[in-house]
Amino acid sequence: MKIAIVCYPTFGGSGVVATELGLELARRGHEIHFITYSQPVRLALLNPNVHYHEVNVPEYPLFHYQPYELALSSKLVDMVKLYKIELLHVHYAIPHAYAGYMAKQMLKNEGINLPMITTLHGTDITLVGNHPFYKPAVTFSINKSDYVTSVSQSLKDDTLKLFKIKNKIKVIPNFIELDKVKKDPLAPCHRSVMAKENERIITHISNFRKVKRIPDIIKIFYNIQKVMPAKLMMVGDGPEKEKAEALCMELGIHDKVIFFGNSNEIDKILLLTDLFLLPSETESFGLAALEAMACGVPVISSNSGGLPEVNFDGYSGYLSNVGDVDEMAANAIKILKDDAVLNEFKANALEVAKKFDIKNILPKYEALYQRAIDDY
Ligand code: GMT
Repeated sequence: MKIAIVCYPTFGGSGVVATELGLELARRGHEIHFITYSQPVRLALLNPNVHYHEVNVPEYPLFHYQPYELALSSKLVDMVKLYKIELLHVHYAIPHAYAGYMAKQMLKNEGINLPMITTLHGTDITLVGNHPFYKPAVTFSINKSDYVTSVSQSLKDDTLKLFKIKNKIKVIPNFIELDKVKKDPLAPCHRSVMAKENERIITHISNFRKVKRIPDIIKIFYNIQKVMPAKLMMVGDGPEKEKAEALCMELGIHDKVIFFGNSNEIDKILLLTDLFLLPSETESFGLAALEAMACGVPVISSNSGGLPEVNFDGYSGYLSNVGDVDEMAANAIKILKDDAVLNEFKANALEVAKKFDIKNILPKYEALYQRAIDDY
């Protein structure tokens, strides 16, 4: 199949999912065209089936806001015609589903018809899309998609609750490429760079937005380090990072917390990690938690959104109400204080991650694509 994938090219989960999906589809022989404003961070272009087309938005002084949707829909039209693309798969409703629909209409005008699949990722529904300024356009473009998928049952429920959706929504969970998780003990990232032999390593990875409840992470760690030697790895960058650094200073634990910034070596850090923290306000899925579990790392998370579909309470980690940092810290200590308990949780985390192996999930997308093309 010849498929165009539209996504955000950044470190965010939706871009990572879209990129990994496209790369695996390319390995399976499909022709994949990524269409976005810069090369996706995890995109390696060494596969003859992978193409990347950049959307350029020329600056013009009259425009206070540069019209990205317009440039994207025009680029889609051109690329569909040039490469005879058979299907559009847009990740994140805003503005991709809207631009995709416009492209379809323009192509229809020239006698070219192709289906569009929209995958909802979370904040496009629960945070941004739900805003009254965007809601009519988001509702419209979801309803105008030929197929809609969501990354968890919880996100599907939220979408149906928040929007008047006429389409069926198919749940296809996010995935992980287990084979790719490198277990090379000689990897250049040595444990001693992060912690001493007797210290537990605790990690958080995100885009440091408010929804991640970064101060909760610091407070949970503060409680943990009071009862055992430990270090906290904070990986990623975003608006809450500076405040987090200040809080570590205030609590006197700045020498126990390492702020890495954005990293392409997430697997290496996770393979040395004992526990992952994700106390988010909401998470449609929690891809970062799954990435940790795939490296055999148990997870302490909140119980909101799709997190209970990924992290199993008392098995791969523990879940608590949003903001209950005392319970989260107590559960973390329960897992970390005993090697045998920790090893059991580590094994369980890996076991749960296997359920989300790309090998089990990708055929669901392939089947949907085939149906969409055949039906059209
Ligand atoms: O979590 C973020 O802020 C990034 C956001 C995104 O759009 O990339 O992540 C969302 O999509 C991911 C991939 O499907 C999910 O794993 C995340 O849970 C979801 N984030 C939220 O719902 C807050």
